[in-house]
Amino acid sequence: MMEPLPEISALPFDVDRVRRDFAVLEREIHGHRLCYLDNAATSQRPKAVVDAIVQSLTWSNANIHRAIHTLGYEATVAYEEAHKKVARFINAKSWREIVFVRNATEALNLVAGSWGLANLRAGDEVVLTIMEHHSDIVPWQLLAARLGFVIKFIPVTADAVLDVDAAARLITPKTKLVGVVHASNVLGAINPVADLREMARKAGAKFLLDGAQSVPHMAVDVRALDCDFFAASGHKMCGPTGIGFLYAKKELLEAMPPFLSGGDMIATVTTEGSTWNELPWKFEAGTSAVAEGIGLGAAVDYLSTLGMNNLFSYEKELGAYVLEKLRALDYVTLYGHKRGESLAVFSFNVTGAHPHDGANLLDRLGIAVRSGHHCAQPLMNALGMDNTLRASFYFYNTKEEANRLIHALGELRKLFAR
Ligand code: C6P
Repeated sequence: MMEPLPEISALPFDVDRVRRDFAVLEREIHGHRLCYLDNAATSQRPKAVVDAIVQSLTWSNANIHRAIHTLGYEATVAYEEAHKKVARFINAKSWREIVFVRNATEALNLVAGSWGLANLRAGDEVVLTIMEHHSDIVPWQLLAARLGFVIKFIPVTADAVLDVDAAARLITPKTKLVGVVHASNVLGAINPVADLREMARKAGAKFLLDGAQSVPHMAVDVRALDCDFFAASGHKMCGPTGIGFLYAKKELLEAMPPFLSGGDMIATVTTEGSTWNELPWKFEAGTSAVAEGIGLGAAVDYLSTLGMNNLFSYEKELGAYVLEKLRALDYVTLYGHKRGESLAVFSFNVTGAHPHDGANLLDRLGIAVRSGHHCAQPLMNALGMDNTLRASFYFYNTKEEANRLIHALGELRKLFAR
């Protein structure tokens, strides 16, 4: 079974010790030590997570909820335990409020395709923010085209934070759902979710948080947040790809119709009709991503052992360091980070250099960053740009790596100023 990590959360955060859990950080890329700054796209996985997956695939591989045999029992118990770990990690009232899905995208599609389809109609309004990732826009657009409801967007202010005054005007008794990205994958901004939740509550609307970027970096308490839905991906929080979760309040999940259907999500099937399995299995149709789910459980154990508050403080200090260095470069245009709290996620452009050329040059120097629109085109349009470079830090990154990034941007500027 899974080997617990030694308890280190009581100790000061030791980045050198933590980095040893990630073998890939020793890799050389084009003759340079890897400097991985693409964590908002996907994080690296520590050895404990890889070991848990290998253990599951090697020694306890079986389908779940179907077999009486020992392997089936072990896989079932471990997979259910992973739900319990995630529930504890985000302080859900019950593990039955945790539905495992493929990723945050699927979690958001589940909310639209099940709750949205059952509850929205022409004349209703869904209010989203202009900062949403495409995965919290497109499912609502597809549904709106079928049902005829209206989607409204909360804009950003001139300094690229959510316009809370505009939100107060946009959220009305017609609003049936308010969907907010907890932390922006482009700007790093941590949004004022308590204010928006209060507006949603007053309007009688459901409140959905896209936590894909927040839950890897900060302590999340869904009961304190009092959100109705919370979506996340395992691969951004040290877990494997192919697994994510949707948290939803039990009474909502109980009332919602199934999203995907087939094996495992049913209680009974006759030629006349079917009845549904208990939560969360009602929403987990077909053979589950068992090893991936167990890997997500191991990721949550790993992060919990480090301590989310330790990790957040470390990243905050690192982020402040990076911000100061980036602001000192007059050839860098940085988006966001003007007010409010932010994650160590920085989108910027270097004068004269296309972001894709920039990302290419940085890769030659061993530095992995993302370039492009970051699947947030409405936000990019609102900020008047098409593409940016994005450096996104995680708890295993260091100030020395930040210095390498800053130096590389200087090289980039020299190359493209010619
Ligand atoms: N953002 C990025 O590079 P999936 O792809 O389903 O695991 O996650 C979707 C998603 C949803 N919400 C937010 C806020 C996100 O940042 C993401 C994924 C990655 O920014 C890939 S586009």
